[in-house]
Amino acid sequence: MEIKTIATAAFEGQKPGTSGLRKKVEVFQQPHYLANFVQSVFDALSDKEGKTLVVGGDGRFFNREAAQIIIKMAAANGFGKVILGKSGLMSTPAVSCVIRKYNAFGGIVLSASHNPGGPGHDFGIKYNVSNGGPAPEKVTDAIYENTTKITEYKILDVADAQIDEIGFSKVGDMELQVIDPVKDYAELMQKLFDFDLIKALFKKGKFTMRFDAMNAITGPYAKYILEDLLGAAKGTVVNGEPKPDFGGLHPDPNLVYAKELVDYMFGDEGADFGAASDGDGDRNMILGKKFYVNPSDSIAVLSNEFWNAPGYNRGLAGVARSMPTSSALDRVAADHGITCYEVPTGWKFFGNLMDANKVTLCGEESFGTGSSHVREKDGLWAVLFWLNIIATRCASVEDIVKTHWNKFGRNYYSRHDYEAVDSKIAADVMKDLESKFDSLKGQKLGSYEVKLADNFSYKDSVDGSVSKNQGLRIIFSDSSRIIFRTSGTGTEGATIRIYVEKYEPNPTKQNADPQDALKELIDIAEELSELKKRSHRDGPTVIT
Ligand code: VG1
Ligand code: CO
Repeated sequence: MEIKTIATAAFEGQKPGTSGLRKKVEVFQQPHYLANFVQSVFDALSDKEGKTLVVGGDGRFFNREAAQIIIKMAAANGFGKVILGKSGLMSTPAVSCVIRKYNAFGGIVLSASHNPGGPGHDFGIKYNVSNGGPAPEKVTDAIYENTTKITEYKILDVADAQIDEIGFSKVGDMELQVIDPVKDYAELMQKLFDFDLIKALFKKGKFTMRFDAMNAITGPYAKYILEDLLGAAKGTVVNGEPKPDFGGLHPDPNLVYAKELVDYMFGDEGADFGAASDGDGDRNMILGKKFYVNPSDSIAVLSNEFWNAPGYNRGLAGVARSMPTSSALDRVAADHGITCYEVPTGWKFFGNLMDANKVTLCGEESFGTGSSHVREKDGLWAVLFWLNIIATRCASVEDIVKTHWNKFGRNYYSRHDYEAVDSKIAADVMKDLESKFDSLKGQKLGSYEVKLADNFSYKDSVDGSVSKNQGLRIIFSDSSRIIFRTSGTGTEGATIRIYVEKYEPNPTKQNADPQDALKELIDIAEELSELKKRSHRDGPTVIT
């Protein structure tokens, strides 16, 4: 069996973004493109000789081909073993779970997550380290550096490996273990939540649920856990077969892209509980009957109700949220006497805090919730947590959230996305906005007074590393906030996200439509940035 050394040249732009490298499928299909990146990853790792690498993907177009290339390159680069989800499939949280459970050296996730899949759409690749979490910036920086200098890569000259049967085989000297991608993950969930209690909830027959897997990776996980183990009615999981193009769906579980589920839940025949997940299974959207739970509220509710779940009832070490996520979580943390950490957007920033046992639960406004059970956000985990709370409290989703607002106040919250804006226009908008910051402090904008305007910078309290340019913040004296960020996951032009938040302590004023409650702040955001005007748009592409 021959190790081939293939001559190659660097490709531009192989810089990992918020969550790995994401490009159009056609870019990844170019000869050597994927191999260059994989070799750059391997070259950034020392001590990999003889170690175990976990590989899995969300089943999108090019997943199988990519898995074969990675297996052959892992064998040529000295790995001792690859653990692969059957047919190359594994959700992102399950990859994290498997890395941790089998003490693997690291893992590769093949996914562009919430981005659409299939020809003409997106593919992606991400490296996770031995704690099961996304590689920290110092590793992604080293990977990127390698991609700019690469001249050759190593690959084993063998036939494609057998990846569709569970079991062991050899690829050169390397062992390949194909595993059931669901089993280890499902076992972990059973340790964290009260399955008997949730089972009893479904058994009464009155409680109904719909889970929309959006033709992506969570289908097999949700069917096994919800329908087989917990006894939810057959058909509870819809769009449950992973398809290479997600059946044409945009697998982002929000009010716009999971419209089918939202329409169903807001209709008269809707279920008691609704949920959806994204392409790679790390995001979640939670819905009650005719009720939507904002993700920033979701993490706050889970953190307040942690005692309901067996895996968490001994208490929380602390909690954390990404900077743009609403401060509803901070209020819960203050009430419980624990610290709430604020990190930049992207799950990689939570890893150190969890490893140092400083936080147990974390959340992002972008439908991402998770805990230290793995080192990725975890869609189905959040759904099970909610089910556990509903089962213990015998209350509806709406009641649980409204009781929460009643006690803590409501943080009205919304995100406006301007997708695929011309990159130059987007960069200018951000630059011009930041240049106004010095003079903004103390200024009155409508009924709001600016307390702080800055470009968010983060210092990791564990390793001291500093991450700059993490979003433009305008914080008002009443704690309302407007935040502007450029997305690091898009593949077309630039996407600008505007996050708007306002606190309402008065229970009689907590039932407004967030777009109405936030209208003045939304207008201020446009006045300051002129984003709508300068990008020639009527409004945002997506509002959540
Ligand atoms: C987006 C979200 C961010 C999330 C990231 C990866 O990043 O805003 O909160 O961590 O996607 O999620 P950005 O840079 O586009 O705003 V996923 O589900 O794509 O792994
Ligand atoms: Co995702």
